Amino acid sequence: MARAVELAGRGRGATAPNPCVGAVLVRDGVIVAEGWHTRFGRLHAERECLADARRKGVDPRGAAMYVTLEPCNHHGKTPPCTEALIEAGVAEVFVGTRDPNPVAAGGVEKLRAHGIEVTVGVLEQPCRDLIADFLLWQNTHSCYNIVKMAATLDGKIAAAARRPEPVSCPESLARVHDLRALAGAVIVGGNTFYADNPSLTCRKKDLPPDFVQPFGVIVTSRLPDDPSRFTLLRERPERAIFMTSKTAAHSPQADVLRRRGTSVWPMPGRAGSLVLACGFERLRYDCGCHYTLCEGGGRFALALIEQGLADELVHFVAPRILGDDAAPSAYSGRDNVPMAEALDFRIADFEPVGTDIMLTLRRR
Ligand code: AOF
Ligand code: ZN
Repeated sequence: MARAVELAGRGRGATAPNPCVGAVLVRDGVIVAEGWHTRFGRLHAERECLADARRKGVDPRGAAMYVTLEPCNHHGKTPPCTEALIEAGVAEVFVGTRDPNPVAAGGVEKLRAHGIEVTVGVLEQPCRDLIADFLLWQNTHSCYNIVKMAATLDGKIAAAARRPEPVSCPESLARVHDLRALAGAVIVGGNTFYADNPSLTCRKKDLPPDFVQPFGVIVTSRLPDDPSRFTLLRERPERAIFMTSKTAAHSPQADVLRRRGTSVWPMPGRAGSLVLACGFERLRYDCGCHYTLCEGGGRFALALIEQGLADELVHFVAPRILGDDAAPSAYSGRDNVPMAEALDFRIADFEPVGTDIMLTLRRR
């Protein structure tokens, strides 16, 4: 199942808003075929795996399939995977987690009714983590927000002088561009935008020629007086969006931005504590963003976490110490908090990347 989880991850992003799913066929304890859902609308993982078996001349009869998600039991873009497994003569199926989609669920019962032995809940937590995005899309109108952070051992994200210098190693920076390639929008708070003047583009190597750069979104109650001073607003104004206070959205600065093609969206709440949920719904429905990458800074990241909008935290730890109290911290904005009110996460994954460690965290 661990291999199926790994394979499923290859489809992440491309399968949205459907889940990424992986499957392997096992005979006598050895993996003999593999498959994963590669793209929205294409064959499901189970059928890809059976096709791989055919290509390799492997007979699936009597073999076991490990699949990260319950095989579908409905006629959607493809016929039910349950039928494919029954026809292929697979003897046993190990399922990572049940399908939360009521239209497609019921595969487990269908397979059992045909004499196939089914075990549910194998590596369930990693299999549920794989489809955390799908679970969100099934239950809300929001996009799936990945909060990215890169900090020193003492939790600092920049020097006090705030020059835009990288905290993490080049390999980690490359990972950030992988995430930007996945995201329909890259979002920063006002402090980061005004201090760093970021372009918010994906500069990954070997991007496909039809690659569309993500929207650049700035969350701030202060709109710029001179938009042409900022790279994003100068180079691709029509791909920039401000989520701002209602007052700022009706200001002369907002009119200037709109005339240049930039969107200015009013958000409920007060300056410094904008309520962002409706902004993320708009990003999904007006802009077609399934994923966003929220890149800080510390106050913006904490606001997202406190509003329940940080679906996944990707936190790079660089083995360096700044040791400067004046330097900005990875998550900031709370005062006098007792330890009992710390925001708790669980480490869903960790991986050495270059000289850093990349942590994937989810709320408990
Ligand atoms: C996938 N890939 O590998 C599996 C899925 O729209 P359809 O017809 O492709 O069906 C999508 C549903 O099928 C999806 O919501 C999920 O419930 C189920 N299983 N989907 O896209 C897969 N196994
Ligand atoms: Zn299916």
